[in-house]
Amino acid sequence: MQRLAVSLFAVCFALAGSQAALAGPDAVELYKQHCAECHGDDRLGKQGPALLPQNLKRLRKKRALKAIANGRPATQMPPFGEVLNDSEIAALADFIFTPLPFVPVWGEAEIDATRNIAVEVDKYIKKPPYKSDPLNLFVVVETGDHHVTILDGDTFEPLHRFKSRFALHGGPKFTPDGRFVFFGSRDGWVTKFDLYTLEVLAEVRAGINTRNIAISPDGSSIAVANYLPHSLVILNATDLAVEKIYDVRSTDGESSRVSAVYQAPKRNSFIAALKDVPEIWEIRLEGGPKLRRIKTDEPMDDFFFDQAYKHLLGSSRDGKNSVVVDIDAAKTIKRIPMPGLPHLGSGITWTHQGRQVMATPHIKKAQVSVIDLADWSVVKTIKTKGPGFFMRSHEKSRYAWTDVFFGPHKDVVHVIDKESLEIVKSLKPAPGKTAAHVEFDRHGKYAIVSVWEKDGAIVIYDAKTLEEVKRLPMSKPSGKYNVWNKITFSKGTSH
Ligand code: DHE
Repeated sequence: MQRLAVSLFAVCFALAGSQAALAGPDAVELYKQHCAECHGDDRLGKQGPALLPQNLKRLRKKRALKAIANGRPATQMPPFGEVLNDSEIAALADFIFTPLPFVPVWGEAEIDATRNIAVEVDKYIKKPPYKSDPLNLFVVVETGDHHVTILDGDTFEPLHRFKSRFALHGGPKFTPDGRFVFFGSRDGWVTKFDLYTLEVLAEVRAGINTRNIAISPDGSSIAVANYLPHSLVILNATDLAVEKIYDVRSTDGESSRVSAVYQAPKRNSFIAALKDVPEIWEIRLEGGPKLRRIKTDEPMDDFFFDQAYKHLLGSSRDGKNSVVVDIDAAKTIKRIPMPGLPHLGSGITWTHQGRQVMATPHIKKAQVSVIDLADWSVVKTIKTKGPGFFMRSHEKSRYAWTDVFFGPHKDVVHVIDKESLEIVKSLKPAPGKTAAHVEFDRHGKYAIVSVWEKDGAIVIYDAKTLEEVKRLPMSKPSGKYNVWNKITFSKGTSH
């Protein structure tokens, strides 16, 4: 079946080429030269999204021209304005808005044909053979050379390193006992890994161009959010067999990409953000998956949930406000002015002067917003050295850490005092190199920062003294995930 998929893609590319000839003389060559590496030869997506008219409805051609010329903030899309002239940019925009004559079908049969079980369930061993605390392991995703490192969280010695699928994205998801971890790649592969035996157990390709995965609260199923096809796939977590596929459409029948899917533990459901239609989907899991639609005023694609999972906070399309939705009442209850595109998915919470607050960096503004979760008021806006992507803390630490992913100070990580809400220290793990994504160990004793470069590193800091303890070379370590913090839904980590 894999061979069939490859040949389908080859047909698509050949046909895409013949279509492009209509769009302009240079478009195919320009696409091959500048776009194919990230968006795929066939335009079906790679680490960059699929570039097809049905996936670009929301962008529109005028904004596509701008995106090609200026790049896209908060993505890996660089600006081409200095390399390409206006007519070349226009030819490329026409090309990506030209329909492919044939887009491969990716339904149950195609998914199942890719399924590979490496180890049968009855061969699982009962205990890990190593001495490390299995609940204090770190899973480090290295996107530089597409590997994953499993790290002992007490000694910071690597236990194992293995080749992952291409371009893993989003946090890996752990079963409630912390034993199994699932990875999602941007090209649709879901991989199940055993943290006891340190081996890949099973894999399946659940989409062509995928966003992220979520695990159900009881660990029995995995949801996969896809851009291509427009589907939400539910897999059985034991053997990755397909349980259900939702063809994602609004009540009016309009098709939509799925931006992301999340687990809602206290609701026993998955909640999915739809990119193109004003609906949020809740898949209730009691007695088998059932869809509940929550209509919204506009599409929203990045969510933060309060700890009770009663409300979600989503970014509005204009990037100026955030919208609070009461999930049970299916109603928008508040709009909070939060300009500069807060990165709500990386929001964390803590208790500040007796109140529960959440904090989130902004992707387009040099600030962190701190929000009161009782009345959704803005408690403080903390000015930073630049826009940021990720934030982390731990119940046992007085500090919250945030990166400055974008701009001239991308090598800085700020340490914020959770009580005074002031930046108390700015660290530079590797001057001139991007510092990003912090994660604490299980006990809150250490904070680990990524030097987010191909010849990068992870740098381990003492979480109290803020002094460096150790550094290990890694290849663009995009994210690190501590088993305990993830399975206990630590307030200091995104979920
Ligand atoms: Fe991510 C998580 C969306 C670009 C690295 N990213 C997420 C999640 C979403 C999301 C919805 C939460 C899902 C989860 O964890 O299951 N990311 C998006 C985008 O829409 C955006 C801006 C554009 C895109 O290209 O898709 C985007 N993300 C990036 C990057 O460019 C990053 C820095 C590098 C990369 O690998 O592509 C990146 N995203 C990450 C990481 C997480 C993530 C490391 C997990 C964070 C965590 O700590 O849980």
